[in-house]
Amino acid sequence: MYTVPSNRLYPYQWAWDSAFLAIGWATVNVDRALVELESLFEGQWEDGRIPHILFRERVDSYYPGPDVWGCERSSTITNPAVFGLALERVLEHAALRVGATSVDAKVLAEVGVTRPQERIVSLLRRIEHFHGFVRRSRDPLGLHCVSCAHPWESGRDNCIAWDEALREVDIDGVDASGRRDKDKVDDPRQRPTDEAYRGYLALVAAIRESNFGPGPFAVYDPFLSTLLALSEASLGRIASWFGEDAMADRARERAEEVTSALQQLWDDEAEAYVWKNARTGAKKAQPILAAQFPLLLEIPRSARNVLEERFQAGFFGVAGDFPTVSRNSESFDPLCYWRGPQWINMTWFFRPLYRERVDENVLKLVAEHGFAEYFNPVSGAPLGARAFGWSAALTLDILARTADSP
Ligand code: 9WN
Repeated sequence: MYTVPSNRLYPYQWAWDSAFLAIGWATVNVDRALVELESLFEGQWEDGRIPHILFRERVDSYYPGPDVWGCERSSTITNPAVFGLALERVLEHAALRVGATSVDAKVLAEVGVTRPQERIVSLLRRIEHFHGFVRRSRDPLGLHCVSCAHPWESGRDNCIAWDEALREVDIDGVDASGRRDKDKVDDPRQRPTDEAYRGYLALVAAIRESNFGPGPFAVYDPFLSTLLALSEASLGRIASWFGEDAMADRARERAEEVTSALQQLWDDEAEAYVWKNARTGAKKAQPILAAQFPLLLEIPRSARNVLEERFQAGFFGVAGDFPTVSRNSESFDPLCYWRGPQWINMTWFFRPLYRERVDENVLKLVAEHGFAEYFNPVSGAPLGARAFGWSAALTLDILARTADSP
């Protein structure tokens, strides 16, 4: 059993979507939440990779499908490391439900989870295996940070941080006319350009030709690195709740390693965490919400102060409050996908820091405009798919936590 992000636009199982969807499921049925994660991990490759799409039932309404990827069962790239973090949030819902302060197999059994110890340990092993893949295959310079081998891998497809590296990809003769997405939204300007799609498809072909190695695109990403650190830390905590002490130690060490390694991406002049192209060495600060993510980790006070100020100056104060691109940037586009619009998942991540602002913002957006895929951050207008999975799932998470006020 699994959940698709959107019947119309995304009719397969997507990896990081399933992580968010599991959190939503946990507000009503913790067992079902675990099934969501288990079904995703059924698609794990031997090398530990969690493919970003699992082609479970073949449909023609999504492009690119299995033929283009060169793999029957799944896509060949991965997605952000959010699975440890998602599992921890799922388990917290079990504790909330029974009023417990910590989680163990007994608490899970009380909320109706079958074979809790065995299932959680099996998920933990799979998550650790996945983290191993990311560390081995997405760190070409050995920085202990995470790079991205395809814009889709980051989940933030046409984010401005990829523009330069994507321009280096040869798109001569690549045809994007097979696209099925543009006429499924109100206005094609809400989706990436054909030129960007030609880049995405050229990379898919290159990855296929390199026998599913990383291919010719490798950009270190502070956002992906932050999420790996968070996911390792979650893995460490859960492992110790379930008596897997050696795994807990390993995960904690790795969480610390990524967190301190992330400082290599800090640029004093730009006063920002930067995107680093592993092939050319070029580093660039980006005026985007993703650049604010290291705030979720233990970072030096000076960096924290700068990022907090940047939130006030560039991100807060628009209707949506958490646009994906700073409203002060020339690149800010309130309509186009990951180039300005607000996304519920990106906003939700900041709940530990800005709880009231996040809750108010998300609840108002969905009450007024429904569970859209993304929103115009100036007007709040819904964009992209309607009835989008993680917008609903993370709203449920916020509502359940608000009701119990943790
Ligand atoms: C490509 C499923 C996915 C999300 C991504 C989002 C979008 C796919 C697409 O939809 O990407 O993976 O076809 O546009 O950008 O974050 O996981 O919801």
